[in-house]
This record gives sequence, structure tokens and C-alpha cells, in this order.
Amino acid sequence: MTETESTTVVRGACPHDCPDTCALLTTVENGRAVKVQGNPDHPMTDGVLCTKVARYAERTYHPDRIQQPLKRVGPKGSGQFQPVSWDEALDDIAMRLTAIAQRDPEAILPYSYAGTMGQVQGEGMAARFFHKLGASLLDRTICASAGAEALTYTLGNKLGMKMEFFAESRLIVIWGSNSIGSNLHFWRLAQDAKRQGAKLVCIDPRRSETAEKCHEHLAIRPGTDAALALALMHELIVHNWLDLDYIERHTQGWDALRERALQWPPERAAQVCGIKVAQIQSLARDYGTTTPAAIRLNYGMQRVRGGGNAVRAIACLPALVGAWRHRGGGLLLSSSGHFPVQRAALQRPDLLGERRPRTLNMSTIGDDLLRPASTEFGPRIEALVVYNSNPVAVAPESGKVVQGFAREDLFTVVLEHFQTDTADHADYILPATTQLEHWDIHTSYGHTDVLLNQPAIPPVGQARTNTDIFRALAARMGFGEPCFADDDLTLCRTVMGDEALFARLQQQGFAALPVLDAPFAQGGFPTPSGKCEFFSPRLAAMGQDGLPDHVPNYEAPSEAFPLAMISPPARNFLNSSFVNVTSLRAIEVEPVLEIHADDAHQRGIQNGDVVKVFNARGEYHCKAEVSRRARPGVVHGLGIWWRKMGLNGTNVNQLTSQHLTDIGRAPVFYDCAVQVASLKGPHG
Ligand SMILES: Nc1nc2c(c(=O)[nH]1)N[C@H]1C(S)=C(S)[C@@H](COP(=O)(O)OP(=O)(O)OC[C@H]3O[C@@H](n4cnc5c(=O)[nH]c(N)nc54)[C@H](O)[C@@H]3O)O[C@H]1N2
Ligand SMILES: Nc1nc2c(c(=O)[nH]1)N[C@H]1C(S)=C(S)[C@@H](COP(=O)(O)OP(=O)(O)OC[C@H]3O[C@@H](n4cnc5c(=O)[nH]c(N)nc54)[C@H](O)[C@@H]3O)O[C@H]1N2
Ligand code: SF4
Ligand SMILES: [Mo]
Repeated sequence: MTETESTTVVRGACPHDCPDTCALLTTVENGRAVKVQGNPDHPMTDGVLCTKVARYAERTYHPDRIQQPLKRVGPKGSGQFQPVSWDEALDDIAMRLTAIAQRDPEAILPYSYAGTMGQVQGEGMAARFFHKLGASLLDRTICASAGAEALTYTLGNKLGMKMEFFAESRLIVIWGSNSIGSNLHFWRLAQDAKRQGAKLVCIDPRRSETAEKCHEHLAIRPGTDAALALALMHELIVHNWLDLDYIERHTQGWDALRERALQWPPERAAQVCGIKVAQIQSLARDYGTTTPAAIRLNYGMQRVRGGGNAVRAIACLPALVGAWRHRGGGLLLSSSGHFPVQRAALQRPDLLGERRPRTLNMSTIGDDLLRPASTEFGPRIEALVVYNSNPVAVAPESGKVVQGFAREDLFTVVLEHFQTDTADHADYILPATTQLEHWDIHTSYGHTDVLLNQPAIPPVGQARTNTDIFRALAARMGFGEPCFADDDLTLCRTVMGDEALFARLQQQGFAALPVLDAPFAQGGFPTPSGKCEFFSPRLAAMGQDGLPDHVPNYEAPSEAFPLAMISPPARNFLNSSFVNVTSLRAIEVEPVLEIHADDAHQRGIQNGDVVKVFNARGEYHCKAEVSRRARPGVVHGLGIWWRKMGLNGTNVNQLTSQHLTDIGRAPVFYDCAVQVASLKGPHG
């Protein structure tokens, strides 16, 4: 070791959109991050990271990392850029945004999601900037709003079981989640429970890595979860496997729900779901007679038209059997409602003053970019500022999204690590820091710990933090409020508004929130009635069904498009992130469509054939994998590849629609009918 050599270990948090929110330890040698590992002191992380984030250093120092501001030189979407200085880029962007804002600030739209889940590099300074500007507001629906709103109508907030207590459950129903791929640390707890004798049941159209390791797998048709839940209720009722005391004290709308459920004998649901009557009966018996019984619900099952109703139906189940009485019983969809985030102090909606800009739904960005000005819509979108998201790859109906982003009269700024499909369409690409290079505070939607992320290395190249970029733009646009001078540490302190907690975070890197072990053991649901609302007066007042029901998919299989396509994540990517990381792409190899042998045979498709997957919205080419993971009638287009890395320059979202869910205005990625043809075969 020379005198200048040094090794430090820096505590951080995984920034990704994943319920596990792991605590990281980054080893830094001579100013360079050499290793990213899980923090063994953090109970939920337990020293283990997923394959993706174990490669975070590879991603950070990737040769394709954008290291300086880039300005477009070719036509929109051609991906041709030249380097410019920060001053030149920021001056020009500030000037262009100011000119548009002088006509109408609502013609400017921020577009962001969960590239980082950090409170500070997420909507910290960005929200302040867009509020002050008076830009259109963005309805961030692309992932979870159907389930989150449905859960809130039913339980009162995004609350549920503590993840650690799944280890004590005797029955775990993993519902619409491939936990091994997307909730690894929960799976570890489920394994603990299994070793103690718990039964694991998976409900998923796909025989996922998780489904094949459970005791039972109910491979239902996509979008039929509410029918299954109602049939389970039917069985609980007719066999009297109910906790009538809990129902009496802590629920609202039981008589009406009972009547609804009695219309769903298992025979009816079995038809709808495409499974055996006995499978429903057996799950109902297990659920009605095992204590404690737990449901790990996840967002995979709410990406269909009836996603909100399905979450409501499932969220009623624990109250019916009194599962909430035990800390190892109940349900977990999201824990994010436990965190007392000081959103107003952080994001400063007061900077809007009297203005009430329109709200645009991120899930219909395709249509909205192509809409002319009108009285209902307001001004045409003239400028987009994209950060923490890759909409050209991840938003539905990408044919339209691409057409919108390709508008020559649209001014687009993209803050990014890499030249994604979206960045290809930018006027300016601004190099952003990664999690190893900035401060942040992380809450979680899986567990109930807060984490602090400390920067481990200086910014790579000329990268700047999202916050710093918005601060610099604010200064150039003359935003004089002192809040635009807040540094990132100040923003971190603002998030929880609790100095004692922050001191603990600085010491330890994480801190557990004081959360009840069994949050609804004594009822106390944070709904208006204080009960678990089987019947929701709020939904009824909006003209919706106040009771949960089965709402069929928009796209029933038809003669032209007879197959239901779902597009769940590929295990080694995170949405469209990591697709460009060579070692991870090497595991996924190429875009794949899983298809059942019968469906393949009917179409003359052999394993490994290049196939065309298509519907009225477009076509997508990929490799067919004739697979036991697929049930007949359902195909799986594993996501989410970068379009430019696909076989014909598209990805699976070329086929998905811009329809929205029943509750929560969310996209219906898994409600999508398609046809498949071999490109070698007669249809090619
Ligand atoms: N490795 C990896 N991890 C991830 C992600 C990733 O891309 N890769 N994405 C992250 C993000 S953004 C999120 S939101 C979470 C998502 O987390 P989850 O919602 O748990 O998503 P998945 O694990 O994909 O599980 C979805 C499962 O739902 C199944 N499914 C599809 N349609 C239906 C249906 O109609 N009913 C039922 N019962 N099941 C259905 C799919 O086949 C899939 O196996 O995961 C996060 N974690
Ligand atoms: N067909 C289909 N489509 C889907 C889904 C599906 O299951 N099927 N899943 C949907 C879901 S659940 C989600 S959540 C969305 C996800 O959609 P997005 O939130 O857009 O997620 P990513 O594709 O991971 O893109 C995030 C981008 O943010 C960038 N980024 C990360 N950190 C930072 C940072 O600190 N600063 C800046 N400036 N940039 C950063 C990354 O480089 C990456 O390109 O996709 C949705 N789309
Ligand atoms: S993506 Fe999830 S499992 Fe992987 S390190 Fe991040 S939080 Fe942990
Ligand atoms: Mo998501």
C-alpha cells in the first residue's frame, strides 16, 4: 500500500423500484467503487443483494455512461448528439422553457418515475421547480396506482403485515408476484416459514420461478383474480370458516358482500379462471382453517382492467377469517403508508400559489403527446423534462409514444445515466449521477425501515445530481425563493422532519419505524368509518360499484387475437434498467416469448424460432421459448427490453394498450390480446 491508497466502506441504499429497499455497503479504493454488497447489519437485507445490484459498480463505470451534456445534431430520434458545456446546455434549456412558460407554463410537462426511489433525487428539488414554474402536473400511475388506491379504499392506506412476520405464517398465499425475481428478501422469509411447516400457494398465470417452488400453483387466466377471491369467500361462507366477531366489530358492508360472494360458487369461478373446481375448494379450506394465514399480494395482478376491484376483493379476505388478529396473518401489498414523509415541506406545492395546473396521466403519454390544443385538454405539450424514467420503452402503446417523442416541435430534455430509447429522442441529454454519487433518503414499500444513502464516490465525468440540475435551472430562470438553495443534506433532513431519526440514520444507515406488529388486530383501519370497508361509500359516491366484483379484461381472446399476453419482468433486468449491462444481458440473452407447447404446435412454432407477436397496435419480434411456464392460451413477453436492442427495433410495449384500470387510472399491461406467428412458417 502506498500512502495515497485507502479503502473505505460507505453505507447506502438500493435506489431501485423494488419492495426490498436493501441496505448497501460500497467498498471504495482510491476513490473508485470496487464492490457493492448487502449490509449484513440490516435485518431485511441480511448481507444479500440480487444479481442486478451486485453489478452496480459495473453499471456505474459502464463505458456507455453519459459523462457530459449532449445536444442533438441529427433528426429527432436518430440518436445523434454532440457534447456541449453545462453552461451552454443550461442557458439554452432555461431560455427555451422560459419562452414557453411565458405563453403557457402548462405546455411544459415533467415526466418521471422510479429510476431512483429516493425522496430527494426523485421529486425533491424537481417538484419545487415545476411547482414554481406552474407546469402541468403528472399523475404517476404507471406501476401501482390501481392497487394502491384500491387498498386505500378498503383498508384506509397502503398498510399491512410487517414483512418479517411472514416467517411465522402457517399458510402463505403469494398472489400475483414472482417473489424470487422481484422480492427476493421476502422469499427468504417464506422459505423460513416453509421450513417450519407452512404451506406456500402461488396464484399466477405463469409457472414462475416462485410458482414452481410452492406447494400449490393456481395458474389462473390473467385478470380473473377477483373471481377467484369471490369464490374463496363463497366457500368461507358456506363452510362457516368465518371470524364473525372480527367481521362484526371491524368491517363495513358484510351483508352486501356476503350476497355478492354467494353468487360465485367455485364452479363459476373455475370457468372464468380456467382452473379446476377442486383447486379453489382446496385453497379455501386451507385459507379458512389455517392460522395464521398470510397473503403476499403484489402489483403484478393489478395491471388489468379490473385490477382495482381484484385488489379490493383480495384485501377483504383477511378480515373475513380474522387473520389480522395475528402478526403472522393478514396481507401485504405495500407498506409505504407507514412512512411519515413530509411531502409538502419537501416538494412545496405552495409554490403554485393560486394556480391549479392540469394533471396529465403518464400512462397515456402516447396519446397526449399527439393531442392538439383544445378546451378540454388545454395547450399542446411543447416541452418534456424526463428524469428517472424511460417512457419510450416502458409506457404502453409505444408506437404512439415514439411518434409523440419524434415530434420536431417538441422540446425534450432527458436527465439520464445512459442513452436510452427515450434519450435518443432528446434535444438535450444531461448526465445524472447514480446512487453511488449522491445523497438520498429511502422509504420502502416492502419493509418499514428508513435508509440513508451517502455518496461513496465523486460524480463520474461531469455528471450532476438531479437536484443540482434543477437548482441550476431555477437560478437561471430567476426563481428567487430560498428553498431553491437547499443542498441535498438539507433536503434529506426535510424528508422525515425528525432530527433524532436523522442522527440515527447518519450513524447506522437505517432505522426501523415504530410500527405495530399486528396493525389491525384491534381493527382501527384508517378508513373514514374506521372499519375494513368491504362496501366503499366513497367508490359508490363516485358512481362506481361500492362492492368488489370481477371486472373482465378489456381484451378477451378473439379469433384474430386468440392469446392473452402478459409481460412480467425479466429476472435480471429492473424494468428497462440493466438491459445494457453486458453481464446481465448475457443471462437473459435475447427477448423471449414463452408459449405453451399446444399453442406453439398449432402455429408450427418450434422452440427457438423467431416469432412475430402482433395485434392491431403493432408487432414485436422475439425468440419463442416453448415452455412449461406458459399455460395454454397465455403467452409471456418477458420485459422490458430497450427497443433498440430488440430484434426489430420494438419491444413488448408496441403491443400494449393505453386503456386504464377501473380504479387508479393505471395502465393495463397484462390485459392484451395478441396473435403469434413463426417468421419461418406460413404466416411469415
Ligand atoms: N428482477 C426484477 N425485480 C423487480 C422488477 C423488475 O423489473 N425485475 N420490477 C420492480 C417493479 S417496478 C415492481 S412494480 C415490482 C413488481 O413486483 P410484482 O408485482 O411482484 O411483479 P412480478 O414479480 O413481476 O410478479 C408479477 C407476477 O404476476 C403475474 N401475473 C400477471 N398477470 C397476472 C394476473 O392477472 N393475476 C395474477 N394473479 N398474476 C398475474 C406474472 O406472471 C408475474 O409472475 O417488482 C420490482 N422488482
Ligand atoms: N409491458 C410492460 N411494461 C411495463 C411494465 C411491465 O410489467 N410490462 N412494468 C411497469 C412498471 S411496474 C414500472 S414501475 C415502469 C417503470 O418505468 P421506469 O420508472 O421508467 O423504469 P426504468 O425502465 O427502470 O427506467 C428508469 C430510468 O431512470 C434512470 N435513472 C435511474 N436513476 C436515476 C437518477 O438518479 N437520475 C436520473 N436522471 N435518472 C436515473 C435509469 O437509467 C433508467 O433509464 O414500467 C412499466 N412498464
Ligand atoms: S433491486 Fe431489490 S433485491 Fe436488488 S438490491 Fe435493490 S432492493 Fe435489494
Ligand atoms: Mo413498478
